[in-house]
Amino acid sequence: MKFDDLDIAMRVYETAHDHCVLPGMYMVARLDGRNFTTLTKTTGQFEAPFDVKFRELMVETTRHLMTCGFKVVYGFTESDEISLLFDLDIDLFGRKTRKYHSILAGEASATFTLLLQKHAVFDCRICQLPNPGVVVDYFRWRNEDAHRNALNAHCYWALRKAGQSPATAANTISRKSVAAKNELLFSYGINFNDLPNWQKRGIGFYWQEEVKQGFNPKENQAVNTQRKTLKTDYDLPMKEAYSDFIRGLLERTDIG
Ligand SMILES: Nc1nc2c(ncn2[C@@H]2O[C@H](COP(=O)(O)OP(=O)(O)O)[C@@H](O)[C@H]2O)c(=O)[nH]1
Ligand SMILES: [Mg+2]
Repeated sequence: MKFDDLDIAMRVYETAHDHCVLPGMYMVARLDGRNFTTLTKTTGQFEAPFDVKFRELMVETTRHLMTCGFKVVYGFTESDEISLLFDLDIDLFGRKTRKYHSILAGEASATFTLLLQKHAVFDCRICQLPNPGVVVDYFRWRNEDAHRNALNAHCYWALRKAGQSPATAANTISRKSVAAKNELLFSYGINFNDLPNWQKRGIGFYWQEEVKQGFNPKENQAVNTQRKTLKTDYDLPMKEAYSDFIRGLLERTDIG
């Protein structure tokens, strides 16, 4: 067979089931660290349940994903996961999901690995969301997941640090209501309300217009230039205020 014919014949096997996200659908990528329960334990350098060094590795990885060539309008990270909302009109790679899955997982894994200096891997999935309301619900879901995780993780580690085995600690928490978990923490001297918001709500990333003052020596006068900077927000709102915040981002036209 001639090379050109072979090329055409073989490409079919590669692309026949290519999935492209339909125009008008919002795309959100969610990346999650592979086996990070083990990774965070075996490096021996991270405090449990929350560690600022680990947080900053996730922050730097998210910032890289938002600036590596995809038009991302909002990023969010909690625990070992990252969500990225793409511009509604993104057309990169013809919206082929396999390209987003593989490149974003690769970019995240490479960045985190270089930062940690240890082998680290992320998976990636694309959620296809039909309208702004579902996008708001998606991020509200992750925001509330951060809250629930923080409560459970603080309870679990309070019990572990008090001497309970992993199985006993997990079992003790599983039967408790939210109110009982708050009381349990209180009995160990932790007021859940006073814990930092980044632990309970996750961390957000979005573009902000910044006015920079410069000087034009030719005209001998001050000039203002506008530039976009990527803000890392460690103090996100929660509940309805967070939904409003996401709605506000979606209504802006100058982002990305
Ligand atoms: N020590 C520590 N571990 C963390 C921190 N953030 C996330 N992790 C770990 O990352 C895991 C993420 O959960 P999950 O994705 O379900 O676990 P995986 O399947 O092992 O990656 C948590 O269970 C924690 O063990 C942190 O700040 N400190
Ligand atoms: Mg994980």
